[in-house]
Amino acid sequence: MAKSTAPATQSKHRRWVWALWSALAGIVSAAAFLAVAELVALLVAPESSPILAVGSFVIDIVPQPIKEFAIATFGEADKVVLLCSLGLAVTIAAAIGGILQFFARPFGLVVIAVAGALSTAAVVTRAGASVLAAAPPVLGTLVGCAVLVLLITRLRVWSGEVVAGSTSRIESPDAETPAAGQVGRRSFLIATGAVGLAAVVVGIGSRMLNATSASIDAARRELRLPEPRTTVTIPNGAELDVDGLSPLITPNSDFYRVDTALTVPAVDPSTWRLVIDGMVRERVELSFDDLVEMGLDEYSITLTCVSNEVGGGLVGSAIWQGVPIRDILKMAGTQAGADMVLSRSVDGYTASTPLESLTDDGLDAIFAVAMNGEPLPLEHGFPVRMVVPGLYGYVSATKWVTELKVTTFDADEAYWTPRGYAAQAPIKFASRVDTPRTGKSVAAGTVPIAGVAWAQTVGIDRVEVRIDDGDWQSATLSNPINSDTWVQWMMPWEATAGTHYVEVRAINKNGETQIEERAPIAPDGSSGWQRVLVTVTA
Ligand SMILES: Nc1nc2c(c(=O)[nH]1)N[C@H]1C(S)=C(S)[C@@H](COP(=O)(O)O)O[C@H]1N2
Ligand SMILES: [Mo]
Repeated sequence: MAKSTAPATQSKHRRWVWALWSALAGIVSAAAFLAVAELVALLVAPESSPILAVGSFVIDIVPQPIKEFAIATFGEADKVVLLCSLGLAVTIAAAIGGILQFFARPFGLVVIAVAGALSTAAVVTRAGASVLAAAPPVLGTLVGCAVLVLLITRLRVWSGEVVAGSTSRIESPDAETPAAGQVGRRSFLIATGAVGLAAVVVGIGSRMLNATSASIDAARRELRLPEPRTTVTIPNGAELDVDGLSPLITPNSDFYRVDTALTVPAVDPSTWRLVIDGMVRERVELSFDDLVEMGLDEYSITLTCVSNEVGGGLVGSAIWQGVPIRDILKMAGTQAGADMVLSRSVDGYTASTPLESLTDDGLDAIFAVAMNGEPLPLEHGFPVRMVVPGLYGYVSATKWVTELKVTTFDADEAYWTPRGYAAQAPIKFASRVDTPRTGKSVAAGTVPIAGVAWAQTVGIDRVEVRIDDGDWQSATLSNPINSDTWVQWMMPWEATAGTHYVEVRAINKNGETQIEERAPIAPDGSSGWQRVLVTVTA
């Protein structure tokens, strides 16, 4: 900054000090912006961190000669130089924003808004960005603006107190009232310090977590699994062709996700270990390679959440690749008296599974490493999770699994047991209407009613539909893959104008009818026949 030659040294000096404080406020606001963006990125879209997106954007738009110059000059450090320059540019812009907000309100907010718009553009134009990718920079911008207003308001109060005969608009604070400014000063410094500290802690913490999950993402992309020894054959007629009907196999991107993890655990397959201990003859410890070298087989299994309401979407089918859990329990040798396996995840989550559900030769309980032809997605338990046909997920499908403790229901309790859910929870078999949907109207004529039905380990024998409390009619079923996978069903309906109830129920291969009585999800899963109100237009 140029040395002042003006006679009013005192006044220039004060202006200079306010400029420095407002620059600091601007920098703290930018830090809050980036910290919030990193935190939101961590929760919704780990690869949409604005600072990195802007960096990649700069790399993409910089002309080739400049890139070559940068590589020639800085070599391996070119990325570091880029990020440091970007950091410096952000700091300078933030300082200017703070100064503008103090001396020329609201132009500081304009600076943040422009930075927000640019980083949002950089994030959403990245290849493969989801809609959620805009959330980090947008929320960051809002918080950055709020912090700037908060801090500059306090700074104005302070400067107002300092200026003798202060007016509410402080353009050039130039004289001091003795001992004035203590209150405003305190409140400005405390707010700036607190927000600054929080931004640094949250920002660095989130960035580090983002970086690990990005590196695990890379490890997952590079992972090459051995070909499975056996594959699932999808029989002819396994999939019905009806608009609005759930696909037979749920794509990974549409698969429901339920877990207690605030951020998706990032587990490195090269350091992952599975330990089998507790009531065993011999403690067993396996690496990821040990596990997959036992040989992978394919299994088609429908997973269901205990929190699935009648007609709900917390159910999905996938083709998993994995290793039978019983084979690994055999290596450890379970002791007499054990009746439960407490599986534990890296994040501390635990599930209690009856021992016999894991050892029974007729049940395909597996450690899964792949889902629909690719390594498990991070949010579905990468690198290894459990899948047990016939049991709700919370008592069986532990993701990011690292330990099986062979024990008893008397001695141990899983995560959800003291929280109002049953220690043992076989899936209540059920059926669901996918189309037509409640509240949607359809035109009179032939309307296909269709949906899915599941009775893992037993199989669906029949699905029945009735209209307006009429007679139950049998629906057409898709050709089942196996008894662990849901089937699709459909029934053409001659719909007449008006409103109608469509109701569905399933009958399993043991001849049992789906429970009619409504039950809430706690403690061991919902029940009841789904009833859909359909409006038919003439
Ligand atoms: N580590 C861990 N595993 C978990 C859970 C969890 O909270 N933490 N939730 C379970 C529940 S309740 C269900 S329904 C299934 C859901 O698996 P998905 O998210 O792959 O669909 O995971 C199970 N495995
Ligand atoms: Mo669940």
